[in-house]
Amino acid sequence: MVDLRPEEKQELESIRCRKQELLQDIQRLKDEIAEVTTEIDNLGHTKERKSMQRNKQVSMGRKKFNMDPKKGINFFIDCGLLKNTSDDIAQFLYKGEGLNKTAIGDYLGERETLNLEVLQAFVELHEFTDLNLVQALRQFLWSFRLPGEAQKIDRMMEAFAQRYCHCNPGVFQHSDTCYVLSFAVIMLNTSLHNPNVKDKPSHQRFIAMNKGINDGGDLPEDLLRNLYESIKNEPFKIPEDDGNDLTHTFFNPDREGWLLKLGGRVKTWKRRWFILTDNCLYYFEYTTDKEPRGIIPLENLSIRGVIDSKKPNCFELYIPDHRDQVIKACKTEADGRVVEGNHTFYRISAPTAEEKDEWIIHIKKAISRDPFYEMLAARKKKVSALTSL
Ligand code: 4IP
Repeated sequence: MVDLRPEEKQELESIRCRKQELLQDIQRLKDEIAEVTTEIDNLGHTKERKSMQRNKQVSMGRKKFNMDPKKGINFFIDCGLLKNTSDDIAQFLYKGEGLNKTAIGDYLGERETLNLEVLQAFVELHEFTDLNLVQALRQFLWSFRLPGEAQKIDRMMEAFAQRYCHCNPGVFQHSDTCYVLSFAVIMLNTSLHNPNVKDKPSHQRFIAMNKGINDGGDLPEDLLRNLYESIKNEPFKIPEDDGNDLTHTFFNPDREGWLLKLGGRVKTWKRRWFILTDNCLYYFEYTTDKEPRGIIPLENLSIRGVIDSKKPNCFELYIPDHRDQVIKACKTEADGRVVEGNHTFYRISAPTAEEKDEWIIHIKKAISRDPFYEMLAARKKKVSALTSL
């Protein structure tokens, strides 16, 4: 060991102290780095966790929305994923990611104040400027699925017509004209493209059918011909969320139940599940079937109770004053083909006398009320009232 002088010893001691201090500093820094690293790691995890949680909520919200639109929207709002304003909800429905278009239609058709405001905001998100009526309808009818209920359709088509007229001033004298013509176009689409409609209207007939709807005046023939050609060349694309557009129709039936039905040409009795909705009587083999075996539109039919020698509690659907005329109806053959029915009357037997009476009451109600007809008739009346002012 070297003998150090006292100053040197002091110097050495101070170096040792300094070293100790530096080592402590290094350790402190290391600890801090470790702490920050852990914090950063945790931060990453929290972010990841948060985004995972958000995705989960979004997918749960979409499911809820598709089952019950109002509950779904409330869920999104409660989770902070959506602002509770009509504009934000409308944007959300307009984007429609993962949302069932039937559910969107249901939500937009509701009569509550918020829904009405959302419908307004939703329609305003559509840009119809310089589109002809068919192009605008294509866009509009693709963004959701029209609900089956007449009042809802009325509100939505009203909003559509107003928006169309706002984007294209001068095309129609009044938004009611646009409304009536929109329906005429939708019906034309069915007539031209539904294989069950045999009598296809010509463009002359379409023009004749729409005479006087522009505040008493006629719309330009060119305009009507263009709309006709456009529909003829390309039918409307209607969103079918689950590939089964009938499911929705059968959601809220007026009445349903098991009944026995007598065959058309071959008089065999079959037990069928009947659903009365939208002015039609549908029958299925099983309650769980998605496609009906037969559809009987009730328009122009009458109903009465009858006595049958083989079955109790019978009633009959028939065409008044046309005993031998075949009723317009369709059914699915065993090989899947949809064909016209062969019945001049439908004889049906209910399990009890009470049920028979109930069916007769409900069917009578359905027959006497054609909501679509009423809705259009009211609008046409309005147009002609405006004309006579
Ligand atoms: C059938 O008898 C069934 O009764 C059919 O009912 C009926 O069709 C047929 O009428 C009838 O021939 P079979 O099964 O003994 O052959 P479902 O379709 O409910 O099974 P409808 O038109 O009543 O549905 P016709 O008109 O096809 O003969």
